[in-house]
Amino acid sequence: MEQRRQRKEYELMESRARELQRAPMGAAILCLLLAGCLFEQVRGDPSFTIDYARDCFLKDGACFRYISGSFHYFRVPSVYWKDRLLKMYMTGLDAIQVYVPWNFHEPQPRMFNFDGDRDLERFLNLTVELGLLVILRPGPYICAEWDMGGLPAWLLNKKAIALRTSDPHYLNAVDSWLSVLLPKIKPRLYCNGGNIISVQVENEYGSFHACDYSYMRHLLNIFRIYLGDDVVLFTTDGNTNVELKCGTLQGLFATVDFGPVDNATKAFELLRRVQPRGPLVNSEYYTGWLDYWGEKHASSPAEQVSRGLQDILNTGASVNMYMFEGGTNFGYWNGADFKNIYKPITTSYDYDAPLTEAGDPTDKLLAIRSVISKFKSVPEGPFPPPTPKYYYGLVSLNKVGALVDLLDIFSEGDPYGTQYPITFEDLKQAFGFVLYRTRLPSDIPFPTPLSSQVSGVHDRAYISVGGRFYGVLERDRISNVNVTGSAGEWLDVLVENMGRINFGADITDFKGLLGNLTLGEDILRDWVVYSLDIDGPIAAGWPYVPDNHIWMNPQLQNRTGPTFYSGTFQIGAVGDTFLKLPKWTKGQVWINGFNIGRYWPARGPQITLYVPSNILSSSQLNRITILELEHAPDWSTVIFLDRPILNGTLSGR
Ligand code: 6GJ
Repeated sequence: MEQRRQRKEYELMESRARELQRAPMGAAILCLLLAGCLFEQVRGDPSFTIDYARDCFLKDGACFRYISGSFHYFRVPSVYWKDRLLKMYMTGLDAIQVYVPWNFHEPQPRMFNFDGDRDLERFLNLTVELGLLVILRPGPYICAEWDMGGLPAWLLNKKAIALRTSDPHYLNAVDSWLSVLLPKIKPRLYCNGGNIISVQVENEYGSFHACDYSYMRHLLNIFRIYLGDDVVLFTTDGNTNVELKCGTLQGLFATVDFGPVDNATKAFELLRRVQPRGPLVNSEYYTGWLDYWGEKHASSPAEQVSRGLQDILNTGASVNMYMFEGGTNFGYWNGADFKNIYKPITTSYDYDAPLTEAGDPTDKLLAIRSVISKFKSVPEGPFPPPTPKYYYGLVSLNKVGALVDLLDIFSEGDPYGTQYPITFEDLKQAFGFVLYRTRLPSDIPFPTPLSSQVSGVHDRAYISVGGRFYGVLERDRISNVNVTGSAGEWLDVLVENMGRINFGADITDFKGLLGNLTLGEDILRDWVVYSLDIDGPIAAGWPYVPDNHIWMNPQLQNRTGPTFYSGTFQIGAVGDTFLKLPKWTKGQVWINGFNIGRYWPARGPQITLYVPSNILSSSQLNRITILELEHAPDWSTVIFLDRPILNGTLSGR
């Protein structure tokens, strides 16, 4: 970095010297004075600022346009960060743009996690090592198809909280988080010798109904207090007047986002209405799009994306491609959208991006690299190859037990007794599953509807009576299931949090049974509620059963509904692979204790799950554990392929 800056300084001095040789005496004195100032400026502190007269960014005093790509460190195992960043550098990018998800780093109030795959500073160090500049987007709200747009679920412990406003309960939590995050950022700012050239405040605030300028002014003030006055602070908003009206603020440089199907000229004209001078910037040029469970896999043609990029670069604007690599929503981290109905995002965040979910270059990347090479030199040398992908073949699993028979494993202490249902947030549980249990109040000899109120289940409820599975209640889709049973039998309602809404007015997305359930005409009462920690025991090695495990109690053999399966497999060499679960329905998968995410081949379009090499072992048996929520195939086997399937057939199931 220092060498690059010195080279820059000398180049500038040489150009000044050439000017002096040509200038008459009178001007020569002026040039000498100017050169002296420039030398002083150039030799002085590094700077990244905005020149409103020349409508450009100034990097160390010279006009600079960046070509950037979005990368989410929180969706890629840290062992692969350098590999992806190197591929982005070799594509010819100057910079990467990165969000910081608040909930990823503060899972509980005042408990912070910056370790391992959450080691933000290690990630930023790699960007320095690779000579990439950074455009940081610390939110506090980030959207990003991430749970609650990056806001921690524990904010909802205050039921009436008004997220993304100047609500004191919300701002106190924001200030506390930023007091930890921003001091880590300040020394990394370009003006302080680092590589962070600009910092975004909030995210598309103009798309949010509140339009609370006090909130945005509060954020601007906080960012300035911690980061100082010498960093470019900016906003990003959609390309409409309404969005640019509520999302922009004096003191924050305005940028816009739009994709290949939008008209760049019109989008920038709209931007100019709120930002008459300064460089034009598209902060999110969409290279693909996200996938929802149950909807067709999204894709954008490489030719269309690269042509649109060229149009933008021809205007002289700076641009960030969203996404350059998407990655994976491991665990429960996916978000959701609400467009008339609740729409959870898939586990894969491949985004049809230039780098695949597994980090492999695509034709789209090559097309983009070709366009960039028309505007600047791209690094020479061989392009880093795809990482090895392995076909490990079939693996058999054994049934371990029904979830309702394993509550002693997954639920500490006594269940919570309550007359009417309570939420995940009431239990202070953010993710995963909660079991609601009550006894049938009378004999139900004939199929009788068990019903939820409208949007009363957030998000899916798996219904069993006496260990017999009867079906699913699903948010905005299925509101009743017929059951039968005898008085006193347990009615078990396992509720799955499928991801909190990350965009729009509905992001205050409580989870669990938000209202009463009725059986026939009767409201069900007197519940016991189990908060479940499934990840903890599995990360610690559960199930400890040997592979030839048989059921201890034959009566339990016939349980249906949410059930655990487990198996082991040996591999000769470790590499990336893709897990396919033929004829399984929906559930969660762990491999060697790592939660690789949700599967739902019965609904699609995602059919395989990406399994990164770093969670596998060639020296020990690997263990796969599955929680199948509905129906497993008779032969409980899965298969590891050497390629992904993200565009499978869709089914309403
Ligand atoms: C951006 O707005 C957002 O800033 N965006 C999307 N918005 C679509 C809203 C759907 C109702 S889709 C992909 C990106 C990211 O969410 C980004 O964080």
